[in-house]
Amino acid sequence: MALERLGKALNSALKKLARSGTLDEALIKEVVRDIQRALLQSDVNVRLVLQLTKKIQERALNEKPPSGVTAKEHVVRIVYEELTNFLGREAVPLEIKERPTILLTVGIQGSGKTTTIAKLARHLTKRGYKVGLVCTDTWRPGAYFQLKQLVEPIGVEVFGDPNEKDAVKLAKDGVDYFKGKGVDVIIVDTAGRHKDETGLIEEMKQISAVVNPHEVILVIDGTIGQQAYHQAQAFKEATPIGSIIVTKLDGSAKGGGALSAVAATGAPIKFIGVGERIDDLEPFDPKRFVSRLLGLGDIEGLLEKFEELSQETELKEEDVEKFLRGKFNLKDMYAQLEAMQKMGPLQKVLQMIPGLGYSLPDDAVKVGEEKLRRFRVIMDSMTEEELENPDVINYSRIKRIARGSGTSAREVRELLTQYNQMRKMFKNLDKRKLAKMAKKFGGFGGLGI
Ligand SMILES: Nc1nc2c(ncn2[C@@H]2O[C@H](COP(=O)(O)OP(=O)(O)OP(=O)(O)O)[C@@H](O)[C@H]2O)c(=O)[nH]1
Ligand SMILES: [Mg+2]
Repeated sequence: MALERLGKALNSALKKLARSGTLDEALIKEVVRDIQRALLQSDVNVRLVLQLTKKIQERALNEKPPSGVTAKEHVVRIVYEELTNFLGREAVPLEIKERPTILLTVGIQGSGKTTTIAKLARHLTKRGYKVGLVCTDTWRPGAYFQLKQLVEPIGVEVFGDPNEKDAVKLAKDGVDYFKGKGVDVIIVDTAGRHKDETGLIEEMKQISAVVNPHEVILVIDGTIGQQAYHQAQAFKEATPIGSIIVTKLDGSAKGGGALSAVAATGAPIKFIGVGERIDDLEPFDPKRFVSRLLGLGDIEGLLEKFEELSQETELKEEDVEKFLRGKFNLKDMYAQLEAMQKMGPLQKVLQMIPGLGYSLPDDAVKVGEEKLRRFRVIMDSMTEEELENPDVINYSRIKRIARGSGTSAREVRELLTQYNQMRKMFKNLDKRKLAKMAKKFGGFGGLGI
């Protein structure tokens, strides 16, 4: 989860609103102060924080809620809207219009370029594009092999030559090579020998001149916080075809500062990096991001993920429906757990469901891969009847299943508890209703208002 700490702080500010009896000026001011503190702790620029919170306070005190919306809901909505505007308002997706579309990535040393390129390749191949990667990093000896190793499992080809010393020549040869191969997208990785933006922009210009990119992507390390402003600003001034990816937003205390600083330059943030794995890249959509950050749930993100998954594993629409509605037996859970492992950690998936957010007890969502494997072993020792209708599993059956699977009665009961918890959690979710609600408000489930 990106900006987890900031999200928790903002969520608890809004929860204060939900818990208190009447909404008055003092309460609004207190909530605004909490929001201020949360943003400052995430290294958001002081001036930007003051501007933002002043606007929130003014609107919350002066605007009348439209009919059908409570005053509290209205304040939540204002916070949601203003934070969304703060981060750029609209999503600017990466577009692949021409074949091949050439993308050039730049960024200072260690910002996450090479990892991000592998993630981008994954993102694009999942959507049916054929991708070729060009390594022009002549600086670090291992660079070519690093990229190759990252994308080997997803079957993406890397052009490079660890013995060649001329980065510009490599860029040109690589692009020509993939043009000949008829790929849809060519992504060029560059060396990260720069520590500041001056050298970086110089190199970008040199390589741009030979590869003629459709888009230059600046990769910024999110852990540098509001300092990201200078990089983004210099980059924006240097190229009209630039977009930005902010990485390492998982676990960084300063991520909010980096994101807001980049947004303040007006340069479009297209993706964010939220982990080291190849799937840890998310298209950046301010609306969706803020609703998830506030713990309001992200039903659209979840549905999109299901959609992606169903393309990959041919998961049927009715399975997804069944899963969301909680009408599933142990056999379904078995299939869904497998599917969820492919989607990424369960925690991430569950956080996108409105109504769960942070309010869920940790141990209900933290199902490690190890545990999932054990669950499967246990299920293999169950009869068809037990898998179809887990309610028949009584004490003596538990003992038999534990014996058969080489586990303990406690572990079998743990599986059943997990099953019952999941069934209960998903039972109340009505896909259509939630999608409608999410559209209207960004989903208020997590707050209980
Ligand atoms: N936690 C986390 N780590 C990341 C993320 N993106 C990249 N990293 C890590 O950051 C480190 C540097 O990543 P690279 O992709 O090698 O960075 P680079 O910009 O290509 O580095 P140079 O080519 O040496 O300039 C690696 O350890 C990555 O695993 C992210 O989104 N989250
Ligand atoms: Mg690199």
